[in-house]
Amino acid sequence: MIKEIILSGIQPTGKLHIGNYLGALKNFVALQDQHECYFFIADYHSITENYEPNTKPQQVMELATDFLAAGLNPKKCTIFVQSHVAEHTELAWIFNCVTPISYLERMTQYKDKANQQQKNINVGLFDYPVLQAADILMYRVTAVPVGQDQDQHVELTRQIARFFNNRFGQTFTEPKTIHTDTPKVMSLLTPEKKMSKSLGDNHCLYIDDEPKVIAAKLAKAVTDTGDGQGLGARNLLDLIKIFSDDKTYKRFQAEKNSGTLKYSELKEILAQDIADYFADFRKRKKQISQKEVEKTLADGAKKAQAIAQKTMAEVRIKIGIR
Ligand code: AQP
Repeated sequence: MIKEIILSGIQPTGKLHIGNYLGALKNFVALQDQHECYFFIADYHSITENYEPNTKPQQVMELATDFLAAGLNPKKCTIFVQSHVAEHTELAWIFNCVTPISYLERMTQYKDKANQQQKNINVGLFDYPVLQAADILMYRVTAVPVGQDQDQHVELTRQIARFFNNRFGQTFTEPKTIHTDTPKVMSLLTPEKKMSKSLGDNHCLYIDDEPKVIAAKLAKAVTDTGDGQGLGARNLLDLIKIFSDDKTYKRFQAEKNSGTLKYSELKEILAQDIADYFADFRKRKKQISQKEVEKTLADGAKKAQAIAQKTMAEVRIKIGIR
């Protein structure tokens, strides 16, 4: 087996939903056993959105707690906060100077977010993928586990590595993308769109939602959007496939094929199985102390910074800044 160098980040913007979990976090936990892994809290990315400064420290702590409760182990992987390693923003500036504006103009996430926050289309939002390239290339990463919505950004990261290497000599390796079996979980209410917090709480199942909340949200989930594609039904069946046993999935799939599927029954079983699946997570989350989280992040920052400083020493020499 090839030992990969793995890195991925999640923004501290509120609760994690099952899209974040199935598309990314679940994979992080599996990868830490076999690879050199770095997982970070992307706080500088998160300030490109509308936000309340007073809530940010709490959101960072909560996401770090989620990492630990989900099973990330600081003895097996490095967990840190992006802003604690100042080299990320320094490298992003350098990458800004080799990245053509036209490449950033193509980014679909930028277009979507600019549309969502028309009164706050800031330069950071536009430049977000360049900072992401710095996050990744800093650690000579070989593989990036992310959801499908991040594919275009990781492709840009590879291009930025090439732009830099062509201009200043071979320095950065091009990472590949790693997906889970569920790289795109869809919204409960608008299943043609990915599950996303910014759509609203009822579009998402949060991984620390209490069983009653899960049941209430699923009861309202759309099954037939009248699009002829049955996207809502497909999404629910995909979730049954993950969270329920094989027999249950096969039964519902057969009932769907024969037109006898009762969605109210499917939703009840799914709600129970999702609540059971995250029961340990909810329990562990309540047990993790602030001290444990703070120590994890302080140790992680030290380890990450040692590597970042080495990378930046080499980069500065290559670009002629001494
Ligand atoms: N619906 C999804 N299905 C699969 N994977 C997903 N990811 C996000 N949504 C889905 C993956 O989760 C990781 C963390 O992503 P992020 O921190 O960029 O969060 P996000 O995509 O911004 O999450 P939201 O809910 O969509 O937040 P808002 O609405 O605030 O922008 C990434 O690996 C991502 O691919």
